Amino acid sequence: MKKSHGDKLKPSDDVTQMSRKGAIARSRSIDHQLNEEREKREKEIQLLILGGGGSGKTTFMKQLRLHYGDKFPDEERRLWRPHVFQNVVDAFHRIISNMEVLGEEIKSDEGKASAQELNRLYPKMCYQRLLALENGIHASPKKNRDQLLLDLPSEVIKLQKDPGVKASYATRNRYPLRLSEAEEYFLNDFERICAPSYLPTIKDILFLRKPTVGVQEMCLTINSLNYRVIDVAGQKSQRNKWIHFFEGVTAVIFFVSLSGFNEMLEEDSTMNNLRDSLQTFQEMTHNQYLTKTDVMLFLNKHDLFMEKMKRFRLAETFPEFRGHNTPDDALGFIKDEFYRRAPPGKSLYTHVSCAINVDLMKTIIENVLQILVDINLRRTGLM
Ligand SMILES: Nc1nc2c(ncn2[C@@H]2O[C@H](COP(=O)(O)OP(=O)(O)OP(=O)(O)O)[C@@H](O)[C@H]2O)c(=O)[nH]1
Ligand SMILES: [Mg+2]
Repeated sequence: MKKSHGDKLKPSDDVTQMSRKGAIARSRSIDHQLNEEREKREKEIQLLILGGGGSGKTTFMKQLRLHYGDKFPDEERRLWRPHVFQNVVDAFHRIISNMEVLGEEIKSDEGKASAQELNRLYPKMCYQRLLALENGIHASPKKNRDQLLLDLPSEVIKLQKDPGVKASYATRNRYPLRLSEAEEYFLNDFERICAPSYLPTIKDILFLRKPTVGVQEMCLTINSLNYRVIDVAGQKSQRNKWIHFFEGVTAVIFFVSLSGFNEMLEEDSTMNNLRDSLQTFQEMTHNQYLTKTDVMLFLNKHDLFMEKMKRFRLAETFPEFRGHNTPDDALGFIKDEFYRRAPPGKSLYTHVSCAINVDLMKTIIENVLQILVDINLRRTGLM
C-alpha cells in the first residue's frame, strides 16, 4: 500500500526513531547493570570494623589477609621496612624524652649529636604528620618517597650504643611515657632489624603500629562468597566518617582494647581509653542505620590485659567495679558494661581476642565467618 504523505518517514524521523531505540537499549543496559550490581551486593557480605585508635582493627585485617588473602608475599613485606624503622625511630624519641624528664644524660658526644640529628631529620610520627604524608602520596609521590625511611638511620644505631641511653633503657619501667608494644617488640630485636638484608616477618607486620588514615577496604572470596571488609581510622577526629559506611553492612565488629582500662587516649589525654570505647559503642549501637545490624564485640589485647591485672587494680579507674581484682571478675564486669549500653534485644556476639596471635585468630576468624554466613542467610531470607 502506498504510504500517505503524512506517514512518510522523513530523514529526521529516522534519526528520532533510531535515537529513541538507542535510548531504550541504553536504558535496558543500565537497568541490567543496576540489577547485576544489586545482585552482586546482595551476594556480598559487608563487614565493617569499628573501634578506637589502636584497638586492633588493622591487625585483624592483617590476620584476614594472612589466613584468607595473599599471605604477604616477599615483595610486599619489603614495603613494610620503612614503617618498622619509623616505629624504631619513634621508640628512640620516646627514650630521649623520658631521659630528659628524668634528668638523665646521653653520655657520648656522638650520642648527643645523634639525638639532635634525629630530631631534625627524622621527626616523631604523630597523627598530623601521618595525615600530611598520606595526602602527599597523591600530591607528590616523590616527596613521599623521600620522606620514607628506606634504611634504619645511623643516628639510631649510634644512640643505641651510648652508655647513658643503654642504662636508661635497661630500667625503662620507671618511664613516665611508656613505650608502645610495637616499640618494645622492635627494640628487643634490634640486631635483626639492623641487618642490611632485613625483611620484615609476618610477626613484625602484625606488631607494627601504623595508625590508619582514611579507610581501607579488602575484598575476599571465601567458599564462593564475596566479602568486603572495611577498616576505618579510630582516632576521635576521624570517627565522623564512620557513618558513611553504616548503610547496608551485614555486620559490625567493634574492637575494644581491654588493656585500655587504665590508659588515656593517644589523641586526648583527658579521656580514659575504655570509657571512650564504652561511650562510642553505645552511640554506634543506637545509630538509626544500625538498629537491625548484628554486632560482634571484640574484647581485644587480652594478653596485655592479663599482664596488667597482675599489677593494677581495675577499681582505681573504674570505682563502680566491686568484684575481686581477678581477670575473670574484671572481664565479666567489662563485658556487662558493654552489654548494658546496647539497645535491649540487640544481637551481640563476643570474642575475647589477641589480634597478634596467629593460631588463636585463625579459630576466631573461622567462627566470625560462620556467624556472617548465618546472618547473610537470615537476611536474604533463606533461613
Ligand atoms: N599485645 C597485643 N598487641 C596488639 C593486639 N592487637 C593489636 N595490637 C597492637 O596494637 C597496635 C595497634 O593496632 P592496630 O591494629 O593498628 O589498631 P587500629 O585499631 O587499627 O588503630 P587505628 O588505625 O589508629 O584506628 C599495633 O602495634 C598492634 O600490633 C593484641 O591483642 N595484643
Ligand atoms: Mg588501623
